Amino acid sequence: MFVSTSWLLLWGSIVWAATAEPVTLHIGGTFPMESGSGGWAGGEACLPAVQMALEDVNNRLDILPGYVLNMTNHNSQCQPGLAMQQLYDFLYKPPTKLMLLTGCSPVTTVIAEAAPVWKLVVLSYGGSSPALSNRNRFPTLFRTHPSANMQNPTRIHIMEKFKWKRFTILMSVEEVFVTTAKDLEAIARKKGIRVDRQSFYGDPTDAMKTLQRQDARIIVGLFYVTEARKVLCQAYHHGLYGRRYVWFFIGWYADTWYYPPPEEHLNCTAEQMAAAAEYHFTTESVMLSRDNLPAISDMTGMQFQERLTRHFQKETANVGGFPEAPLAYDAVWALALAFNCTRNNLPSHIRLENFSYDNKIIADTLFQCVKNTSFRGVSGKVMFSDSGDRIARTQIEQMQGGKYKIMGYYDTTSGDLEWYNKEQWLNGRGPPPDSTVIKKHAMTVSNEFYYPTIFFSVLGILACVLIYIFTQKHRERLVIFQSQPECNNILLIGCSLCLFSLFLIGLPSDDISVPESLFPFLCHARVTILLFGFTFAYGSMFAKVWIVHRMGATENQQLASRQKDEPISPTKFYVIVAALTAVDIFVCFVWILIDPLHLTEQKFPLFTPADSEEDEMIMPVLQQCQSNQQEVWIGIIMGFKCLLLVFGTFLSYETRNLKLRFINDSRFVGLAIYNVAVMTLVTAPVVTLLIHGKVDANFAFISLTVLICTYISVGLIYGPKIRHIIKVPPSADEVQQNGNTGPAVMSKVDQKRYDMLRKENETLQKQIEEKERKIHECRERLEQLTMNSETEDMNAQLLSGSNKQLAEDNMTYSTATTLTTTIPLIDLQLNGTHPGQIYANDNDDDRSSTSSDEILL
Ligand code: ABU
Repeated sequence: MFVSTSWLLLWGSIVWAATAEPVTLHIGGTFPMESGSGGWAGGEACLPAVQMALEDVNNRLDILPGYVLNMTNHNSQCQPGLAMQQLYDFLYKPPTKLMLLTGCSPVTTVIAEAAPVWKLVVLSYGGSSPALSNRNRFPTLFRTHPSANMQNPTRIHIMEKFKWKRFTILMSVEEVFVTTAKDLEAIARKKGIRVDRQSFYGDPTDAMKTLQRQDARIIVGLFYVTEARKVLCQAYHHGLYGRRYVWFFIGWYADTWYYPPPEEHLNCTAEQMAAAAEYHFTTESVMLSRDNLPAISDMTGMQFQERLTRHFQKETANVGGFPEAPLAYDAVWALALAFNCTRNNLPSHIRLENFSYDNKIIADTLFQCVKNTSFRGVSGKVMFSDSGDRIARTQIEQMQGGKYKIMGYYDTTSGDLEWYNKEQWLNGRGPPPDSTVIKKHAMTVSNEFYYPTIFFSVLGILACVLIYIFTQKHRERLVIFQSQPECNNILLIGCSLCLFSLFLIGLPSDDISVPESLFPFLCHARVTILLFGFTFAYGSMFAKVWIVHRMGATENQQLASRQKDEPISPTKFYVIVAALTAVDIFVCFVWILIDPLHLTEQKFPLFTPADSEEDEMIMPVLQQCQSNQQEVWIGIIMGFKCLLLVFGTFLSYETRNLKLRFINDSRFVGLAIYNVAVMTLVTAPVVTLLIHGKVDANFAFISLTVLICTYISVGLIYGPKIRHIIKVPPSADEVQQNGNTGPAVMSKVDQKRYDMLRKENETLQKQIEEKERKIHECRERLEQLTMNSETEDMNAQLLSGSNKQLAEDNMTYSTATTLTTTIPLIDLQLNGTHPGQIYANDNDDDRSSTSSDEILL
């Protein structure tokens, strides 16, 4: 009984509603029908969609029974100023509007900001601006259009997918794009992606030039379609399209948006625009439900689209707002359901149709009803977040051959990217780099320099080894024995180290690269090996001249002449070399400990390789070993070495005429020191000051210096010895050893003095002979006198006279003997040779022989 009564009542009310005059509920709507001065011309498709929805709602008996919805609409042209005027029309021209529908962000912004004053709820079907999500600024705004921010995570996801670490935003100065760009930047920054931003108002030409200057490659464009065409045309003219560039545009432009309409007077043909548009990507929220389930209107998304398409005579791809039409259709359903809800929720004495612009109760009820709206629309599930936004998936498309192809979908909520791997790139290569690829080119030592140097270094080291073996084999020969072979071995080690250091100094070379992790070792190895090599080689020579000088400077002539003939302990040389090495060790140790060498890169201007098709530039990089206080350390080491070189040169000069029997090669050592000093003192400033940064020249200079110094030093020290050993048989050495002889090659001065003394010697010899003859005569006479023995007196007288003469002659003999002994000593002092060399005593054969060794030196 109760059930049948209820049915009767419901049916009765429906019949009443159908037969009674329906109450009209008025709404106001703004539609951007064309975008004369830019903006979104979405009204073209959205107005028919809204009208379709009003018709459908009005035909439904279960929604708003007894009411019809009526809309007053204006063409806002997406211009906020015009929209304000239209708002006043809505407000001040009857009938009272219950709600306002808006499209296009700038228009929605001004209307939604003002509407609360008149207690009006605004529902936007086409406002994408993220700024519209601000509840404080737009307290009564809801929208079926998703916020433009929804696409930003999608864009970033694509950037990451293609490994782009840098992109540029080019945007028109409109709030909708500025706020979108800010959000995009913030997300990118969090992901470590660098973003540059360029904005323009109206004419993008200057901004495009800046993009070109900045070498922008991945560009996200945020602007309305009119500006998009200008940008594309400029991109064509500035060459910012093609293989090296990827453009991201907004996805809600019409499919053929890039064709230039004649009224826009673009300086580009359709072909040029198409060429520039090829392979760009678009992102846009999904606005049409692909579900097969019917929406609240009993239509599926596809069915809605087909029905709407029938409204248009032309290709829907070119109809403005066609993609957003489902949003507009669902917006009407949302407001109808909200009216229905409000009607049911209002106190019985308040009717919906009695709404006035100061009726808070109806306004609040309506606001709550819209807020709680939830239904299946043709655009998908329709419900609003607290900020009044719609949540939706994003669709990514790419233009391929003038047609948009779906690349995938991105779900902002879950962060899932569904990608079909259908993307294409010009020339079939992969995604282009996000900027010019700058390839570092380490400035290495050319093979033409490195390998010849290595050849001569190896040769030198081999020579050192062979010389060592050779001298060891002939170590008994005087020429080796008396040349301080231990000291000379240190020279060989030092030279080998210096030569070996050239291997390291030339690295990295064209063929041999050095991993960056090994560079600190390489740096330290280079410095220390060359340093110790120099100290060993130069130190051993320095030790010789030092000792020769010390002995030459002894004031005690007796001691001096004895020392010159005595063997010298190798320890003396070791001590000097060890002292010099200790200084090196100390300096190196402190250097490495407190200010170690590390790899630094000096960068040189970029250049494009001539034969490269790739988008790359070369940056020459000079890899250097550097420590923070490099100059100080170099100064300390160079200063010490320079002092040593200068002092060594001075000692060599001082001792040029001094010879020790057991440093038989001091003169050649002196010459080697001159050579090393000159070469080093010339090369050091050239390398450090003049050719710094020129890898090959630097290496060539250092190598030549090291090679010349080592080859000449080894040649001077060992050349004559080897020659002597080969030419002179060991028996000649024996003679010399026994006879203790051996004049060296004398200087002219020595020769002169030698000749003078020899003459003096001869004179004295003659005098001695004369005196001996006289003594002989005296003796004979004495004997005669004795035999005669005439008188004792006479005898005594004669004897007394003879004794006097004899004493006189004895004195003369003594003087001559002393001279005979002294001359060779003087000679030794002058020539550094053994006294025996100038003995005129024919009986002493050994002493008269001249050693070949001594001739050699
Ligand atoms: N999808 C059209 C959005 C237009 C606008 O926000 O102004």
